[in-house]
Amino acid sequence: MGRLEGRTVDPAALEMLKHAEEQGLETAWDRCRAQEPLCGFGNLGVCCRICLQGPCRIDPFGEGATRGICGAQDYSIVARNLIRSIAGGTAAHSDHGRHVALTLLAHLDGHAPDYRIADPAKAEAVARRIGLDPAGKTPQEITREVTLAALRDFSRLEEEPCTWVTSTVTPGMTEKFEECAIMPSNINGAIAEVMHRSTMGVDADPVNLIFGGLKSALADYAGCHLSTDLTDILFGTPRPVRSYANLGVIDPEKVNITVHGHIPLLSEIVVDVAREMEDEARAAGAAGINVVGICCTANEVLMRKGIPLATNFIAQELAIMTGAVDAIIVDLQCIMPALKTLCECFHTRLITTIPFSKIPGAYHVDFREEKAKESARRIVKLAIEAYRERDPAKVHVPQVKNEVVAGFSLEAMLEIFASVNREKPIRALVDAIEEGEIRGIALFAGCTNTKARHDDGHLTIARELARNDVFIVATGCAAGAMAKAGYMTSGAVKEFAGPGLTRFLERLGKASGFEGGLPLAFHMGSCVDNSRPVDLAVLIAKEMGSDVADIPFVATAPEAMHEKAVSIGAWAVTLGFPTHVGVIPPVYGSSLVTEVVTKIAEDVFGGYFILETDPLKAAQKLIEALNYRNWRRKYSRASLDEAMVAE
Ligand code: BF8
Ligand code: SF4
Repeated sequence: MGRLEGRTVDPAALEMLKHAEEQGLETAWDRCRAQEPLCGFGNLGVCCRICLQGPCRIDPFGEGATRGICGAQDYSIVARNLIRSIAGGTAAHSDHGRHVALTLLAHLDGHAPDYRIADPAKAEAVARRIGLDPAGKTPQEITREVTLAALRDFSRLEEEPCTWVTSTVTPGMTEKFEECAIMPSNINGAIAEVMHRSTMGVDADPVNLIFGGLKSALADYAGCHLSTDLTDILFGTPRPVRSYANLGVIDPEKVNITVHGHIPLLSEIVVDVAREMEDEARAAGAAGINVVGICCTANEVLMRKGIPLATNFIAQELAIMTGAVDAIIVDLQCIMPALKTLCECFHTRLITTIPFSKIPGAYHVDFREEKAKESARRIVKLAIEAYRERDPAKVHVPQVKNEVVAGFSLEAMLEIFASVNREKPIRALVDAIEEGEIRGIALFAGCTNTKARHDDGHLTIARELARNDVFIVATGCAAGAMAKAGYMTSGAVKEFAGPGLTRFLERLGKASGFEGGLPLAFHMGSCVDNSRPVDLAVLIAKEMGSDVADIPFVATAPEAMHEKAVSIGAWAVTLGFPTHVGVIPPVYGSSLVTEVVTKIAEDVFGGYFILETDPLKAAQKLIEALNYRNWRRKYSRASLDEAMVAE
């Protein structure tokens, strides 16, 4: 395998990596080499710099220091670092959700006229779920109540549980979280508690620390879930939509605007405004305006508006290197500061939009909800201006793109399931599991990362699981990998699915009249939308009369990168999912912490981490986890039947 082939399996990315080398342009992969060898202490999690006496580091071979200056041992240091990552992820996801809530409130108060309540039915459904009575109320009143309830989950001072946890999991799971004292009462408090207990001289007990981290992880879950709910209310609950993915969606004939980041508050409006400003683009000599997405913003606008997805996280620079991106608009999270230097090599405008997320040298358009369209117009104008400066000699767009069908909110999935079981749509899936037609379900989530071959983990594991009749759902950059590779098409079912999965998908596709057939992998949205597969799992668990910890449902993040992936992984385990991570988090510096997250967690929560860097071995372990759960379920049912016969 060539050096560049070792970096990615995405043909478009590979072509651009070759182009980058020819042009002398630097990428994250080059900077990664410059970092090698990565610090061993940091990699193992045994470096502590939480007080000014340090940094202290523990010698993993036992030859040097075995304790920090204060006496902290490896397990305390590793656990503290780990839960601080969880708190970082929690802050990111939940602040995202809070931002959406505040925009909704501003709109309801008449200060954000460019928005609307796109999905009053969702507002009503969420109201009912969280115990509010929507009867006789207007959509505005219902949305206000729901939004205020969401904001209370950030700030409640009483020791009552977060509404977005208790209202979305099974009673058994709520009970477990209360019992383990990890039920958060407010999101901000859970983050503060982690930061406090992991400061110098507070909690040194690794298990206690980890439980504190899990409380923050559940707060992260609440933040993700309320974010999905409120975004659906504001912009609509996704329904199946067709589009394209990979760098070939960049159209050299048009003004190309790339939306990148996470919160769709601005990007949704940019999409609308771009449609209104087509004439201005034509006046500048372009064939029109083409909006494409990167990272989770891409997922949000793909799910709701069918906007094409250009690429996922680690390849973000490659989009700029096509020389045909006129503006890249970023909000927050997963945005490489390196974009600035790269944009300087082209005519591309890098535009930051959030007051607390700036990059030196970038344009900054202060995005305000009250003047959303105005901000969006300024941005589109900047892009059109930039287009006039584009150098055609620098344009190099790989002709690689694949069809994608996305937009599978849980609501959309249930509509499809209803075509075979109108009274209880979820039975369609449960029956297929119980009859052994499908082996179970796998959620593919998380990032791409220079430590792994780009997209390879996602695609290799997906092929293996599909061959073994596992129903696949995906979010985040995992979904991006599958979309780019053409796995979100019915053609991929023919190519990769085992006989049971093929039968299941074809039967459902036929019954629901799904145009073009159902895809191999179901795109459920951005990373905050990992709440959607959880809702699916909880629904299955309830139908099977059990908890998530008992059903054949696994999660995998083969190329995890961000702290958000750590927090999602932590709550996935807490909710009961066997959760594979393909990039080893910094826990190996403590055998105790490693043991807790990979083994002991299962005894308490049913979920546990599978740490495995080899995609094929990981696939095998995920299949074993599904097999075990199926066997256990059958075995316990058999013993129940026996007991009844004996009676
Ligand atoms: O929230 S998957 S690289 S883009 S962190 Fe970032 Fe990871 Fe992509 Fe979305 Ni999620
Ligand atoms: Fe060193 Fe302890 Fe300070 Fe950490 S808290 S830097 S281990 S003295």
